[in-house]
Amino acid sequence: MKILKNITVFTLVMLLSVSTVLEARDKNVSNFSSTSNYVDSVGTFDGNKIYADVANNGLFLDYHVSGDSALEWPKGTGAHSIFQSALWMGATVNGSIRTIVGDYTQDMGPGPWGGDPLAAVHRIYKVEKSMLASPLDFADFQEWPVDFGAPWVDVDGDGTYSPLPAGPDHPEFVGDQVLWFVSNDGDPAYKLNFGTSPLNVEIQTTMFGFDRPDVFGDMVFLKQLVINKGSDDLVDTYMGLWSDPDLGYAGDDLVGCDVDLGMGYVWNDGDDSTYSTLDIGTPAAGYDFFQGPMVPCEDGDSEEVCPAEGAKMFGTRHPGMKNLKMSSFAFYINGDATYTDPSDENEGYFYLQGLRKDGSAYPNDIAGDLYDQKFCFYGDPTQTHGK
Ligand SMILES: [Ca+2]
Ligand SMILES: [Ca+2]
Ligand SMILES: [Ca+2]
Repeated sequence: MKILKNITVFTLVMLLSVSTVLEARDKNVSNFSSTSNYVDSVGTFDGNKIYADVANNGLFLDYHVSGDSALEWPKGTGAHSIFQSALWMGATVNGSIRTIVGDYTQDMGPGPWGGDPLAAVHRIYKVEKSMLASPLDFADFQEWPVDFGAPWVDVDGDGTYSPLPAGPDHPEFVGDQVLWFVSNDGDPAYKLNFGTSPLNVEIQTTMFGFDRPDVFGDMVFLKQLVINKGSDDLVDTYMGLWSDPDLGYAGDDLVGCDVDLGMGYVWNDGDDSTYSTLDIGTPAAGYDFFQGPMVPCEDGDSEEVCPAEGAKMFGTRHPGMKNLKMSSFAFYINGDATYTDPSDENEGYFYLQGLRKDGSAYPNDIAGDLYDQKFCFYGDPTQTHGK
């Protein structure tokens, strides 16, 4: 039995939803009309060749902002690669399953747990290294929310944020551009998807990237701190990174995963009608876990899995702990008779475990005969699956 008592998480899953453009746009219309006021602050990551619409309720790639795909790449071309993406989380609490399912609707609200979701102080903050030249010109630099958990550098070590130029302190520039916001699922009014009781977690999100001409310029990094702010233990906790990728034209997209790399990805079945008009080579998009959730090491773990110096988490080593890699890769297709969207927390919790929504394993022709059928489409994408 796995129990989440405070900050750590246990199983990391990648889920990919494959939808068509039309189905996504149907959802677009219905979501806007029914829940148009649930996003209280939006922002944009545009610090390199990626342009991404972000919402402070935890939908870190959110189509509601523009009404179209959330992530444009390369920035300025009009070609998009990801429609929508957010964190999923599920656990058993006092014998009942509770979930946060962020897809086209969200199960979280803005701000810290117990805070005012509508307060302007809980907006999305955005800073850039270039602001160091004139820090007084930028409210987000001056008002950087260190008291809520935003990463910063306390240059004079006095525990108080005294920003430049009046003081010596500044936000921590983990990238050339850094966004920070906090969300939580403590208010039942914001659990708009499956409507389970709250897990009572707070999630602090740092989104950052590097403005470089090499491949780093094509990446956006996401760091999420999950804190159990409630009084209940979260038992058998699973976390998933859910994505609806639309790589240009959505109707020809294929997905797969690389178990060794711990990566899920999307590419096109032949030339894509959107990307083929651009001179950028063959497009693809992927999600990789560079620093997975931290869990206790187990007997029999190799040195590679559980290094002597321990897991690395937020800049600190934790001996006896390890970072998880991707532990399953599930998928579903909007509108498919068998592999379709989860309709309640039970189905969502199964997907989080790398199972089909009814709790059964994915069949061999999808998940092969390795890895307990927990990784769909792990084969070489240029060959027939599994070979
Ligand atoms: Ca899709
Ligand atoms: Ca200080
Ligand atoms: Ca495509």
